[in-house]
Amino acid sequence: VEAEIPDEQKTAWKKHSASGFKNKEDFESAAIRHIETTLARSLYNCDEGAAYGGTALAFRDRLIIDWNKTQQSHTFADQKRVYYLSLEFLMGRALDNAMLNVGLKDVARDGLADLGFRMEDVIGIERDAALGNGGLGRLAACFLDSLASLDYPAWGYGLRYRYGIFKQEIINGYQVEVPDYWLDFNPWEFPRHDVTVDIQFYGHVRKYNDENGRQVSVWENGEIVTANAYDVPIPGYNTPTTNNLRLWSSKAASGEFDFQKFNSGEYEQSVHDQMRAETISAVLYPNDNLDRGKELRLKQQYFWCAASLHDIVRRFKKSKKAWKEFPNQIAIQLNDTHPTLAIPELQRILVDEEGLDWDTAWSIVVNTFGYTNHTVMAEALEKWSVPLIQHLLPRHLEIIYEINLHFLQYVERTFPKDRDMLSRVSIVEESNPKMIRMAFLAIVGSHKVNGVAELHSDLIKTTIFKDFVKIYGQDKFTNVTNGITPRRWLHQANPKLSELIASKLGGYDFLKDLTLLHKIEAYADDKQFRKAFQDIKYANKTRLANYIKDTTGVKVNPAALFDIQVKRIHEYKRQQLNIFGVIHRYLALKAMSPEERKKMQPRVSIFGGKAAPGYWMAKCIIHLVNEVGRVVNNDPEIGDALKVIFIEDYNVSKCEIIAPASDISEHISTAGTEASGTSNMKFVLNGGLIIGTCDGANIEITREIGEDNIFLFGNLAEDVEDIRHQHTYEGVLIDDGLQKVFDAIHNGMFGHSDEFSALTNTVVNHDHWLTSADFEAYCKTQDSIDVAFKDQESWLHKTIISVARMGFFTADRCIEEYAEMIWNVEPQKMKQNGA
Ligand code: CR6
Repeated sequence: VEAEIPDEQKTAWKKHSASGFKNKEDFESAAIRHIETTLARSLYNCDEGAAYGGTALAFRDRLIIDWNKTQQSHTFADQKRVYYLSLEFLMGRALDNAMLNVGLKDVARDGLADLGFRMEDVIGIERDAALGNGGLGRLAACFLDSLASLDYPAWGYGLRYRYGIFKQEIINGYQVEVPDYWLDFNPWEFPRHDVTVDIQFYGHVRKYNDENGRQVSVWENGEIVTANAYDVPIPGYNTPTTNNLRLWSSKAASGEFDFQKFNSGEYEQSVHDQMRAETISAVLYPNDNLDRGKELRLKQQYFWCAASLHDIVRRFKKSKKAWKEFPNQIAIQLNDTHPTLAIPELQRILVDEEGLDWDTAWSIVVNTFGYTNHTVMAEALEKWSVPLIQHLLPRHLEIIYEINLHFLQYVERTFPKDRDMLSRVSIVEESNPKMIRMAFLAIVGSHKVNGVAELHSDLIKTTIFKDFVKIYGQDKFTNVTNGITPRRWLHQANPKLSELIASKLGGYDFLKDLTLLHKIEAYADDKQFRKAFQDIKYANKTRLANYIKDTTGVKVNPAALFDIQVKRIHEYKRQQLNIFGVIHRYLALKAMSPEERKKMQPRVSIFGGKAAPGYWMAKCIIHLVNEVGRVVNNDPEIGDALKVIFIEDYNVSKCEIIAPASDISEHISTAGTEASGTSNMKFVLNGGLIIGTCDGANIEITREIGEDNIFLFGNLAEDVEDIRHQHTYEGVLIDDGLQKVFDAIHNGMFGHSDEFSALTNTVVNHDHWLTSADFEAYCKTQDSIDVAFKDQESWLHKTIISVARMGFFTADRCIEEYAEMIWNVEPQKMKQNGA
C-alpha cells in the first residue's frame, strides 16, 4: 500500500504530520489552541473546566498520534490479536492516567501553573467514565491498561451507554438514584461515523435448498438498528503502544428513519422509532451479581456481540486468509456470560453467510473463544427464556438447539449409562418456559474456561460445572487469579508511596514488574523508611479526613484507626455484619466509664457503595449505616472513640482517595461467595491490612503476605452448606452479642425499628449469609485489631512486609497468564519512535 502513494504526496504529508508535544512550551501551545478554538474561550473566561478541556484535548491529540501508529504497526505485523468482550468497562477518569502513562504529568503541571491553575483542581473536574457496576467492570479496565502496557495487540469491545451507573445521593439516610449523564463533554472518545454495522432483530427464518441440494437458512424481514463505533484510546505505561476500546452506540438505521412517515405528517412516529433504536445503548443495567432477564438487556447483548463480531470478521477478511486461520489470528475472551451470543452469532456468520459446513465452522468457533466465569451464585447465572430468544433472534435459537443436539449426542456416546447427565448438562433447561443456560452454552462454545481466584476456580469445578469437568476433562478448566494495575492503584492513587518505593529501588521499574517490590522487605525494620511510610499513610488519612469533612460535615481524627468497607452493597458481602459489629462496639463504649473509654483505640468506620435500585435489603443496610452514624457521631459521650461515615456515590475516582487511607479494610463475604474481590488487593498494596474471611483472593493474599499479616476469621466454605442445613432443621442460633445489637435496634436506638426489621428478621429466620454464625469471631477479631494497632512499630512492620509481597497481584501477571494459557498471543513491540 505504501508504495502506491506518490512521493510528493508523502513529502507534503510528512512535513505537516502531527507530532505530540514533549515539553512545557509545546504543551501550553496545544492547550491554549484548544481552549481558544475547540472550546471558544479566551484568557478572560478560561475557568477550571476550560483548563481541563484544553489539557485533555492536548493529551488526546498525543494519544491519537500513538494510536494511529499502533494500529498501523499491528496491521502490518499481521499477527494474532485479542478481543476482550465486556458489557462493562469501569474506566474512571482518563486524564491523570494518560499523563502518567505517557510520562508528561510534570510537564503538564508546570504548564498549567504558568496558566494559573493547580493540577489537582484540573484533574478533579473530570467526570468518571462509570460504564460498570463493580469488580467485573473494573477488572476489564485494569486488563486494558495491562494489555497496552505489555504491548499486546488487543481491542476492547463494549457498549457506549448514554447513562453509566447512576449517581448515588443520600437523602435523610436513604439512597436516591440520580441519572449520570456523563457524555456532556467527553474528550476521550472518537466518533467513527464511517464505522457502522446494521444489526437485525426479530423477523423469521426462510429455508431453501441451493443448487448443490444443501439446505440454506436466511434470517430476514427483521427490524434494523445501526451500531455506530466510538473509539477510546488506551495508552500503555511507558510505551508508545496505544490500544483501542471500541464502544457501540445504537441509532435508527438510516433507511428506517422513514421519510414517508416524515412527510405524511407522522413526524412523531418517525422520531419515536429513532428514540426506540437509541434506547438499546441508553443505560447500563445497575445490577451486580444478579440476573433479571429483561428483554432490553438481551437486545443490548446481541446488538453489541453482533456489531463486534462483524467488525472482527471484516478485519479478518481483509487479510484474505483461509477461514481455518481464524483462530490463529483471533482470540476472543468472553467477560462472564454477557457476550455468550457471540458464539451462535459467529457460527451463523460462518455457516449461513460464508457457507462453511457445520463442523468446520464449529471447530473455528470453539478454538476462538475463551470464557471467564465470575460467580457461583445461582441468582447471577444468566438464563434467557426460549420464547424470548425465539421472538428476538429466531435463527440463533435454531443454532443454539443444534449446538445442544451435537453436544448431547457426544455426551450420550461418552456416558451411555448416565441418563440424568443429559438433562443436567443440557443447554436447554426443561422448565416452563424453557430456558437457555448461558454459562453452559459458553462452556460448550469455548476451548478454555477460567475462574478468577483459586478457591473460586476449584468451586466451579466441583459445583456448578462438575459434570462438564467429567465430559471435557480437567484441562479445559483453569484459573487466572485476578489482579489490578499498579499504575492507577499505586502510582496514581498514592504518588508519595510510589516515590518512596522508587527511591529505594532505584527507579520506577516496579510499575512494570511488580514482583520487584519484594526488595523493600529489606527496609521493613529500617527506622527512617518506617517513619516515611507512616507519614505517607498519615497524609493519605488526612486527605480522606478532609474529604469526609467537606462532604459530610463530620470531623474525624486522622490518628484514629480507619476501618473501611467500600464495595457494592450486597448481602453476601455482609456490610450488615460490619454495621452490627459497629453497634456492638458502640454499646460496649456506652457501658464503659469515661476513663475506660479513653483507653480504647479510637476508630472511624467508613462505608461506601451503591445498592441496585431494586435491591430492598441492600437499601436497608445503607439506611441503617446512616442512622447509626447520625446517632454515634452526635453522641457527646463517644467523641473520637467511634465515628461512622457513609461516603456518598462511591466510584473509581473516590476509591483512589480511599484505598491509600485505610489501616484496615473489610473483605468479609460469606466463605465461598466472593469469586475473587479486587479491592482487597488495592488496600494491601497501599499499606493497609485486611480483616477478611477465607474467601476469594483473600486466600492467596494470605499465602503471599503471610498469616501473621492478615486478620482472618469465620466459617470455611466447606462448612457453609452444613450450617445452612442446620438453620433449616434446627433454627438459627442467635449469638448473645448479636441479640443485644438487635435489642438496641428494636428499642428504637437508631430510629423507627420497623425500618430495619427486614434486616434482623432474615438473620433470625434463615441467616443464609451466616451473619450470626460468624458474629462472635468477627467481633473478637476486631478487638485483636485494636490491640495490634496500638503497637505501631509492629503494625508498620506488617504493612511494609505486605506491600513488598503483593507483586503477584498485578494485572500484568493475569494478562501474561491469559496470553499463554488461553489466547496464545505474543506482544508486538513498536520502536519508541512508533515506527
Ligand atoms: N461482582 C465477583 O463477585 C470478582 C469480580 C471480577 C464479580 C468478584 O468477586 O472480583 O467479578 N462477579 O472477577 C460478577 O460480576 C459476576 C463482581 O464484580
